[in-house]
Amino acid sequence: MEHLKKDFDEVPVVKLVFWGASMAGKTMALTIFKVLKTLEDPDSVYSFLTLEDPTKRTLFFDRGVFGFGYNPLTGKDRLKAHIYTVPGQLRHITQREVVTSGVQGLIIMLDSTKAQFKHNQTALIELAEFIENYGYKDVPFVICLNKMDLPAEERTPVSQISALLVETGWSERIRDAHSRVIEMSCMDAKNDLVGLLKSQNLPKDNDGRLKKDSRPETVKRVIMPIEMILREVLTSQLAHM
Ligand SMILES: Nc1nc2c(ncn2[C@@H]2O[C@H](COP(=O)(O)OP(=O)(O)OP(=O)(O)O)[C@@H](O)[C@H]2O)c(=O)[nH]1
Ligand SMILES: [Mg+2]
Repeated sequence: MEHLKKDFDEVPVVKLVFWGASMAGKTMALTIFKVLKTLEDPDSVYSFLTLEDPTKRTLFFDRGVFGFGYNPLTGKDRLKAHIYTVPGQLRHITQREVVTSGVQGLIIMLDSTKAQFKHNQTALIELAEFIENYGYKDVPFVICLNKMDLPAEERTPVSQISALLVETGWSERIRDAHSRVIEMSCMDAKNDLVGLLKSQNLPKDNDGRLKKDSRPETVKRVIMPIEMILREVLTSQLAHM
């Protein structure tokens, strides 16, 4: 993996991309992360942009820029993450290509809705082709299965998702791919976050920031892939130093 680029403040920057079919929940997951960061540490959210069409589907990309490990001695973060989502609709393939350029960590968002099975398949195949064509073979990835709040009869069984990962080459590429599937529900996370905000005794520290230990389990689940992939990118950087 190439060395991390630095921004104008000389802070190392990591580029992460949420990949997946339209409606899988990429914009929602990134928005939940942004809301949580804003509540816990507003200074760590540098920018957040979503570009949607009138049907609320991403048009070009979403992008959030977040700081991690602020050091008061230097007045700088130790790291910044630029986190993008691709537009999942089939017709936006060129935008996906542009947005994915230079990616250093991938969060693959699968939709457990039965009717979306084919779209998950298409998204996995297209990403495998991108990786092949653009030399992203060493880019670490995590796989998420969203919308686990839906009733079981409306969802594709996880075993079938695992089979799809094998069929599309994702579990061959990295042996443990399907054991890495993170099941989640952005909807539950959003509802729990809204519930938390409405509660009378919002657990805040002296600076009025939401305490990290009050993160609802559902929210932890949605942000886990971002934390995992950042850790992986940094570990692989250290290994190459
Ligand atoms: N039931 C349920 N619905 C969800 C969940 N996550 C997202 N949705 C819904 O799915 C729809 C699409 O979510 P988005 O986050 O906009 O999807 P996207 O992957 O960004 O889609 P594109 O921008 O078109 O690529 C929205 O109506 C969400 O409310 C979930 O966990 N459960
Ligand atoms: Mg979107």
